Amino acid sequence: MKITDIKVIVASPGRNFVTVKVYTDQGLTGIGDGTVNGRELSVASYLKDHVIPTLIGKDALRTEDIWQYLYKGAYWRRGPITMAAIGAIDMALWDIKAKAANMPLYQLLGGKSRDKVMVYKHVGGLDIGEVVEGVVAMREQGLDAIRAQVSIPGLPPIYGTGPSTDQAAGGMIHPLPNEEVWATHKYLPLVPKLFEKLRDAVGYDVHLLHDVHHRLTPIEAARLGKDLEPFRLFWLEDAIPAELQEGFRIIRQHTTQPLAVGEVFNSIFDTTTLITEQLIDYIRVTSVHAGGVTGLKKIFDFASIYHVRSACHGPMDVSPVAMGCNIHVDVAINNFGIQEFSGYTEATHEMFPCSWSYDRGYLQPGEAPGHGVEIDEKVAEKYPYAPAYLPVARLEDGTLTSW
Ligand code: GCO
Ligand code: MG
Repeated sequence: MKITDIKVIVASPGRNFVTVKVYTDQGLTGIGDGTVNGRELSVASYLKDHVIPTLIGKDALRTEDIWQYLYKGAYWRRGPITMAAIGAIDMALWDIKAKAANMPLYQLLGGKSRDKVMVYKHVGGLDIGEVVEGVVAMREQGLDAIRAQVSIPGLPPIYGTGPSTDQAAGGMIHPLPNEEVWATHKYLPLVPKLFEKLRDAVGYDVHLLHDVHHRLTPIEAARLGKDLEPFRLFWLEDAIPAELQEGFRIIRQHTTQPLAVGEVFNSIFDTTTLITEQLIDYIRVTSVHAGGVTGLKKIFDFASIYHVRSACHGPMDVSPVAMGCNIHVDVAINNFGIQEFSGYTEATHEMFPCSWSYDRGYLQPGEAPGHGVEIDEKVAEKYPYAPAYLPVARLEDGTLTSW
């Protein structure tokens, strides 16, 4: 089955998405997600200028060989743009392969290892009371796992804590990067208070999670982990900037708080110290940023040897196509942990009709052949690309900091 053409579609039904559509000489098509939030057009160019011309005429069913061809063949390995481009092509090829087999993708990955995929959603608020209310309401909607974030009193709301967190901080995305203010000494004592109140309100039956967004140093994260231990969080996410994997050794020495990291990782080599030394409990790579279904499977299979479980990144800027691929992998692997799910705008659902479905805290992959997600190109035309950036963060004295 030969690849005859590949199209790149960039559209913004609420958030910018980069989607590839692969055509074959047998009439089967497949789609893949190549979105890198805030850097979308670079992936589109990488695909159009450097990837697509090399794939025309190749056998669409050779997913592993094409993955290696794009990874090793580029000479310049890894990196978010390269791996998202590889990821987009890889998802589309798995889609085609599963359609050719007339099976849902999960069957080609080993079949179902579980009946449903547990998700967590986000609750944010300007103060502790607002977050508690939000978590209680979300619990009533059937969620068994909830991420809670709170603004720092006296500072403007920061990313992830505003009122629109169900849409993954939609209100914090601007045509140019917004500048936010961060103060660790005000944040550190606040978070344990939040989780104390949350446990009082919802008890211990529900999984509670917290995302630090890479804002602490290892010893600060160790302190926070210790202070949170009585409240038994499911995880503490991105406690420190993870480029220096060894930083997690310091956190691990001090606390039994489970740790999650990896949403900005794009290859297995970003994870080796963390996984082989068992410095983390959950690895947060996602199909779009880690080289598609092929890349994701390699990382999760490696993690399984070391008791590290999966936790695919799944905010609004991971398109429904990548979400579909994640769900097929989630349901098939043995070491599944949890799936993040922020939900999408109505326009996004209109643009990406899909067979996966969400119900009361759980996702199902659906039974359509392929990964089950299609693109309505007519709808895509209604929502042209619009520049949109994540914020940057500064300390109160103006120093640029991680967030
Ligand atoms: C999460 C995240 C996201 C990211 C965003 C970047 O845990 O879902 O931290 O909100 O910041 O996806 O593009
Ligand atoms: Mg995160």
